[in-house]
Amino acid sequence: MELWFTEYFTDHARFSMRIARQLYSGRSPLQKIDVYESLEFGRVLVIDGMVMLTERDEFIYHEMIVHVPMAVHPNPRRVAVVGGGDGGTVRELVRYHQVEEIDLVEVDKLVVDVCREYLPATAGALDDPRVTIHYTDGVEYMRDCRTKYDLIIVDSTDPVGPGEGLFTREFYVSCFAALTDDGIMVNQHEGAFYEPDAKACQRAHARIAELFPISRVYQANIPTYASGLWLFGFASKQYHPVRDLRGEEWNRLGITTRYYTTDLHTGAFALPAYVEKLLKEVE
Ligand code: AG3
Repeated sequence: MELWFTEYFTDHARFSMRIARQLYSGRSPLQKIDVYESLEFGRVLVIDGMVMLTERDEFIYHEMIVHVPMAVHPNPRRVAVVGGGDGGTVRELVRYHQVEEIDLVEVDKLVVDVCREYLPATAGALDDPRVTIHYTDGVEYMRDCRTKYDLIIVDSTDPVGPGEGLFTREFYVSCFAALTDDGIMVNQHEGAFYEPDAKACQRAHARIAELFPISRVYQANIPTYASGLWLFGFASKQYHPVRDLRGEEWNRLGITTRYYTTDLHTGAFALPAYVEKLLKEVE
């Protein structure tokens, strides 16, 4: 018998991958978590029926959500990651020696526990001594936050269920306040092709662009996410994501990557016309 996992992108479009076996299935008070062994993409983490990562293409997402802001900020020492319980974002961050403290704010401890067991290639980095895990809601954490961060990375699920709060104006206001005077916030920004994603993307962009002096969107090609074209938001108090890119300095760090390059960095901010139009409509 053939087993297939299917994610519905809309009611009329879906994406399937062939599964060798299911490794885990469980439910926390917040969401349903599944891990599959797939034939094409390696292990797959699924939350509430949506692909969070696959072993095969997670490097693209995690390199792009981390190295883009890290190649712009001149001295990022304190970083908060909101969501990201799989550890992939933290794995890329711990490669920087200048990062002194990483606060990972994950609402669902079960995500971390399951990833530690089944996805060690991402979750292994959570044991780095610079990492503190806070099992609490990101909206509340940022509202009560006394620390000032150089960089906040919002590595959320989609804006349905527990991830919803991480797309609200209230949350972005708290992040703005929790950033230093030259801080940067980067968030996973949904896609722009299918209507539900495009609506979420527009809503997030409208709220962020209203608050931050600099708010730009960049893209990456992530094969297992809806349409393959996925977006990230770069919101900043001072630094421009392209004009302030410290390309030579970043290359001197000698960090090896499989997707990110400093040339691609600049190109990633050039968006297809339909995406630009969608964003301009709400600016
Ligand atoms: N965060 C989820 C991105 C959104 C994916 N959406 C979807 N497949 N419908 C990724 C977590 C990786 N750290």
